[in-house]
Amino acid sequence: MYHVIGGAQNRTFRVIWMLEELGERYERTACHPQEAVVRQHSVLGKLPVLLVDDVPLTDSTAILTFLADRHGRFTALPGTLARAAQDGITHQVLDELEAGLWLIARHAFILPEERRIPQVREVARWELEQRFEMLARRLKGPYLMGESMSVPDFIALHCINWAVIAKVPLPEALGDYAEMLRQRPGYQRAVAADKAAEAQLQAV
Ligand SMILES: N[C@@H](CCC(=O)N[C@@H](CS)C(=O)NCC(=O)O)C(=O)O
Repeated sequence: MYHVIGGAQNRTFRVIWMLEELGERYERTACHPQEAVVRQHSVLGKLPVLLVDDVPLTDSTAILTFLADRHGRFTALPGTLARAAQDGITHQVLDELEAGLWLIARHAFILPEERRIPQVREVARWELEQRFEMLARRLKGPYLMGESMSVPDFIALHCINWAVIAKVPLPEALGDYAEMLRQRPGYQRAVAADKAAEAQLQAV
């Protein structure tokens, strides 16, 4: 059984969502970044961590890729051109979208207050609007890689949801794509699991 370490409303959601889609059993330790239980397994103290036979795996994209390869779903085979194209889109989403969203978050509530620059948030929103447009143009449909859902779709929807919270305007085509993914039963189970983790953290 897998063991996920990670609280609600962060990148842990990506891992929970894939495990729900795969129908794999897992247990979860809901916690905040930098808690002792996280630092025990991750030098950086960041979430998520996945324990596989007591071996800790870090980084949500690395974990999704591992799970997809191991279970032979949501990915093209390693060493194929299709996999190289899929990895290219994954990195586009991480470099072009996640990095900008993270920048907004840093200048909204992560950096010490005196280091936050509101203009950085404005410029990042402006850049992100164009980058989301570029992703929409790359969308082959119904999924980023065409007919099959794959690793970058998990990360892209997480970034789209994040963009909604960060008030980044999104192209219409991505709205339809996101809605289609949100209808998936696996996604809805992951949302329910995230709410339960949040309630657990608030009760502590
Ligand atoms: N690239 C890493 C980033 C992990 C990360 O920054 N996680 C956030 C939560 S979403 C965190 O733990 N932040 C706390 C910190 O930076 O101290 C991943 O995808 O897992």
